[in-house]
Amino acid sequence: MTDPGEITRALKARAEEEGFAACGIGGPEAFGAGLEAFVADGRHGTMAWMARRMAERGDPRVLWPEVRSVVMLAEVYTPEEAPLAGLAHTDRGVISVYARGKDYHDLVKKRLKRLGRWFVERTGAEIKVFVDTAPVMEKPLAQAAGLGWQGKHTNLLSRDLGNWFFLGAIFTTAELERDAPEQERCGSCRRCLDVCPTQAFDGPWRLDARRCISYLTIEHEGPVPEALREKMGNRIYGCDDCLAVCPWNKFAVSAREIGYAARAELRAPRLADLAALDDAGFREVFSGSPIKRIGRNRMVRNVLYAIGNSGKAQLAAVAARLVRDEDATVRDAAEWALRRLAAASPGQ
Ligand code: B12
Ligand code: SF4
Ligand code: SF4
Repeated sequence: MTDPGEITRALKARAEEEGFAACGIGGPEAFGAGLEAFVADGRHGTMAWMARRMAERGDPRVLWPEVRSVVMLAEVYTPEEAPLAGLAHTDRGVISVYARGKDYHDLVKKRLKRLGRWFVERTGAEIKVFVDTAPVMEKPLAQAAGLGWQGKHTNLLSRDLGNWFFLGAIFTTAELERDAPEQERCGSCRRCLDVCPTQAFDGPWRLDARRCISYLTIEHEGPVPEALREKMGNRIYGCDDCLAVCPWNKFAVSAREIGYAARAELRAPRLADLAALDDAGFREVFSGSPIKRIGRNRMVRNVLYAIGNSGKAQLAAVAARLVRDEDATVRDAAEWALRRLAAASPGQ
C-alpha cells in the first residue's frame, strides 16, 4: 500500500478497531513559542523536566528530523458516575477520574504499539509512539491533526467526545493525508475558569501550574504553600473540576477500555485508611495505578491536607500519629492538619 489516501483510510479504520475513539493526521508542526512563554514565566513550577529539551518538545522535527506525519489518537475514559460527587464526603479522599482504574500510560502504549506494528508491516515506514512520556506537545499537535481544540482550560476537547480522553501519538516517516486543524469552539463560555478552586487560570488558555491542584498533588515536591492547602479540599490525587463543568461533555461517549473503570477501593477511600499506609502498604494498594509513582510520603502529605480540611475532629487522632513521621513534609502536614482541625472546632 503506497497511496497516502488509501493507507490513511486503512490506518484510521484499524485505529477504530483497536479501540481508539478518534484518529487524526497532522504535520510535524512547531509550538515552541507557547512553551517558552510558559517556562519563562515559571508556570511549570518544580517540573524542571519541562525546561529541559525545550527545542525537542517545541518542534517534532528537532526530536526526530525524519518525521513527516503525526498521527494523533484519542482514548476515552469517561466516568460512569458523577465525577465530583466525592467532594461532599470530607472523611474520604477524591482521586481524579483518570487515576481510579489502571494506568493509562500502560494501556494506551500497548494499543499504540499494536497499531504501530500493523502500520509498519503495511508500509515499511519507521515510527515512534508516545503517550505523555517524551518531550512532545500532545495537545496542540492533536488540534493541528483535527482531533479537537484546546479549551480555555487548556485540555483538548471535541464535539464528538467532550473532554474525558487521553492522547497518544505516532510519529512516522510516511507521508499521510492530513486532516484540517480543528477550530476553537468555546465561544463566550468560561465555566472551567470560574470553577477552579485555586484560581489557577489568570486568563483563558493561561494556566499557572503552580496553583493547579493536579500539579500540587502529583508533581509538587515538599510542602504545598499554606494559602493553597485549604483550597485543595479532599482532592488527594489530581483534580477534575475544570473538566467536569465543560458543557461539551453532553456529547461524551462511554469508555471502551474496561481497565479505566474505577477500582472499588479507589472510588472513595477513607482518609484514615490511607494515612495509615507505610511504603509496602502503599505499593500494594496502588500497584498498576498511575498513583504509585508519587510514593507513600506525597500521598500521605495530600491525605493530611484533606484531613485538615475535613472538619472532622475525630480525624485529629489520625493526624497526631504522624507528627513524628520520618518524612519532614509529612510531619509538617500533620501539624498543619491538627492546627486547622482545632481552629474548626475550638471547643474540642
Ligand atoms: C505538564 C502536563 C501537566 C501539568 C501542566 C498542565 C498544562 N496545562 O500545561 C499539570 C500537572 C498541571 C497537568 C494537569 C493535568 N493533566 Co496533564 N499533561 C502535561 C503534559 C505532560 C505536557 C503539557 C504541556 O506541554 N504543557 C505546557 C503548556 C505550555 O502547553 P499547553 O497547555 O498546551 O499550553 C498552550 C496553551 O496555553 C496555548 N495557548 C496560549 N494562548 C492561547 C490562546 C488560544 C486562543 C489558544 C487556542 C491556545 C493558546 O499555547 C500553549 C502551547 O500550545 C501533557 C502530555 C504531553 N506530553 O503533552 C499532559 C496532558 C496534557 N495532561 C492530561 C491530563 C488528563 C491532565 C489532567 C486532566 C489530570 C487530572 N485530572 O488531574 C490535569 C488538567 C489540568 C489542566 N487544566 O490543564 C492529558 C490531557 C488530555 C486532553 N484531552 O487534553 C495529557 C495530554 C496527557 C495525555 N497523554 O493524555 N498536566
Ligand atoms: S485541574 Fe483543578 S486546580 Fe487545576 S486548573 Fe483545573 S480546576 Fe483548577
Ligand atoms: S468549560 Fe467552556 S470555556 Fe471551558 S473548555 Fe469547556 S467550552 Fe471551553
